[in-house]
Formats: sequence, structure tokens, C-alpha cells
Amino acid sequence: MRRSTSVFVPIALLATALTGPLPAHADDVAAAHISIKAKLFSPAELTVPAGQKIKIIVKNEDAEAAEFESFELNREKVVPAHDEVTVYVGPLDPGAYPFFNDFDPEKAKGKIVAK
Ligand SMILES: [Cu+2]
Repeated sequence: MRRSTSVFVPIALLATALTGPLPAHADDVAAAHISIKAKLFSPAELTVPAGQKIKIIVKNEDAEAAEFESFELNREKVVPAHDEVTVYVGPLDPGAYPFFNDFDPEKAKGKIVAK
């Protein structure tokens, strides 16, 4: 069977836009954003201020769950597919804090650098 015309349906795109990260942060904690796409962290290196509490909003754009994990930060949190979680860290001493996706530890790695 042939379809006479291709129908462009922007609803899926709109839904994606509406479920994106909220721009407003009600509290005064500095926010940093990391996304997971095609099983890679972006940015893979994230610089944050040392000496203050930080919230890291980890957004998973993939269709598979991920787990944001860091031994150095003592954090481990599942990020469901197409969802986001908030991870509070700090105040951090200056230095590098590696993290990885525990569901795909060979491929997805990154680090937070506190300065
Ligand atoms: Cu884990």
C-alpha cells in the first residue's frame, strides 16, 4: 500500500522539549548539567567550583537506563531512560573526581574537576 503524502508529526519533538531540564532552580545550590547520549557523558569533563555544595543534574537521553556512579564522590544513582536525576555533591576539595556509568563502565566515563 502507498501513502499519498508523508505527514510530519511534530508532537514527539514537542513532548521531548517539554520534558527537558527545568531552567529554574528553586534553591541556591549551584547546578551543573551532564547528559548521557549514545551511552556517552557530555561533557565528559565538568568543572565546578570547589568549596560549595553543587547539584549535578544528570539527564539520560538514551532509551536504556544508566547509573551515574563515582567512588570518589561516594555517589551511585540510577538514571532511568529518557529521564533525569539530581545528585548533590560537595563541598568538594579542589581535585578531580572520576565518574562512570556502572551499566556500561568500559565506555561511559567522565570526571568532575573542582577548582
Ligand atoms: Cu553501581
